[in-house]
Amino acid sequence: MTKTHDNNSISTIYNRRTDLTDDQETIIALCTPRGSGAIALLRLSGDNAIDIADRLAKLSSGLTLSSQLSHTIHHGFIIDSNVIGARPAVSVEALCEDWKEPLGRLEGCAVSSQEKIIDEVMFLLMRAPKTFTGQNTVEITCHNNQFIIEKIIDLAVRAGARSAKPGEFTKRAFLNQKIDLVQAEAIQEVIHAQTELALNKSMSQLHGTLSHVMSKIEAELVYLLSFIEASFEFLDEEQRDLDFNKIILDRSHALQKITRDITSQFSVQQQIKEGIRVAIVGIVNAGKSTLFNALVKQNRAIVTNIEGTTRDSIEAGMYKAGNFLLFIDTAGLRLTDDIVEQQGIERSFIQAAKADIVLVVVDPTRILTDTERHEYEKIVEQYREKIIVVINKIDEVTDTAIPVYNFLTNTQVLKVSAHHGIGIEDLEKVIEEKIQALFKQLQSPFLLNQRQYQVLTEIDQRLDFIVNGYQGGIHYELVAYQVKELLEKVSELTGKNVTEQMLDTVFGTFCVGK
Ligand SMILES: Nc1nc2c(ncn2[C@@H]2O[C@H](COP(=O)(O)OP(=O)(O)OP(=O)(O)O)[C@@H](O)[C@H]2O)c(=O)[nH]1
Ligand SMILES: [Mg+2]
Repeated sequence: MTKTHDNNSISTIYNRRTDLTDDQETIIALCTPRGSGAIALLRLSGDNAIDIADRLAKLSSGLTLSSQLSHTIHHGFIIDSNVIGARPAVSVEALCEDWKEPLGRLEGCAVSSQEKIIDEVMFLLMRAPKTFTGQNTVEITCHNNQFIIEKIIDLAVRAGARSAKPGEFTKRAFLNQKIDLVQAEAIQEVIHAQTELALNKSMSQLHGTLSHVMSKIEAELVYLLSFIEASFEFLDEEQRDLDFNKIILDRSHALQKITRDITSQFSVQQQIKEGIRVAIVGIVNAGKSTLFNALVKQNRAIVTNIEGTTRDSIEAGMYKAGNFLLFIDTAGLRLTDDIVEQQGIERSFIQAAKADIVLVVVDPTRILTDTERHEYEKIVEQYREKIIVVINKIDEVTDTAIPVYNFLTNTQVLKVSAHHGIGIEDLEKVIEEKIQALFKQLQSPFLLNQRQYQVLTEIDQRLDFIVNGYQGGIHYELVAYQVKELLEKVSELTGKNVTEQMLDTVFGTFCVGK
């Protein structure tokens, strides 16, 4: 390696190789989240990732990374060999004294006066093709300091790498056929899953369950196509109509059932991905904010005896039994001329509609007006499945003094005192049961994203065309055309047949470093 003090000539020596395509160039990014934590992980991936790493690395063994075996770990330093005079270099001896380390471990690692140690790190060397991206990869574990991280990235860029774009590592894994597109997307889902169920499903997707079903659909379509095409050649018109129609219809029906099963629970699937929303609604002063605070275990919402204290929806989330629960306190329901408050009430209805579970809070210390009762009936009727009625302030009334309302029948009713913490644990249990019931509805083993849902819906529509078209006496040529189009759609889903633009859309949603 030629050394020089001149910045420009260094960049010329280590200029990025022009013979590599964009996807072969070496990229670098921080893979761990920014913020506090002891260590950070940077990943270099590309054809000459190991050579580039060698330009910043000084192994304590005194050897180079490129002379090492694949899948080995090495202790060493990140060195800036471009330090100009002014800054004195840190000697290994001085460093060892500083770190109270015996010199022996670092003996081979001589640092010249033109070099500066940036950090003590571990290098994980992995040669292609057995790596996540399928390319030569070096992972650097350094101390988690912003300046160190920036400096390492800067040095790598000066040595010929470039900063990775969002999702670029995963894109390369896809391009190098390490994973298909569905699996690439599953990585994103695994990272962002907010419930254990969502995590399990995206994990199995990552391991190829949805891809497996898609390849079965593909095989079935290929069969259908060859079947139709063979029929052109070998059979006369009459023979075809008798048996072939039925076979093609049956097979298309069966395929359609599979795609419908997969897509039918798309909206519930989205809910479990993002966590469970629990909205708290009811009249003013019923104790909604007090209940909200009791459930989220912190004094998050303001509680007063003034009606209409909460004017906007307030949210607080927590992890419980493997699920992310988002509690939403809402403005009390009442007829009001106050525009701000009216908007708040409208929002309570929107929240109830969006929620997976709605806690309808009743204040038994006062009788509901006719209008209020009507609002309660409306909500309970509309969302019966996801409602839990919570009679609050039971510390103030006896059982017999609790007003009787029609909407209390055929609904799950619990009595609590949010203020005194009575019945809260029981309520938490009932919420948990409701979540489990919600998850049970989710028979499909898959968690689709919007793109997959859209492609599967298009597949379903095309199958519909075949199934219904046949009954009206459709031409074989047209069916063959439809099946070919279907095959293309399936390839679009798994990524066998995708445009660069589609890939950009998929991977653009990833974070840098993934
Ligand atoms: N005795 C008793 N009082 C309660 C209980 N829960 C809430 N309160 C009181 O009821 C009043 C209203 O409580 P909030 O939690 O602010 O009621 P809210 O439903 O959020 O009211 P708005 O935001 O105005 O719609 C306060 O004075 C609370 O201390 C309870 O379990 N028992
Ligand atoms: Mg309130």
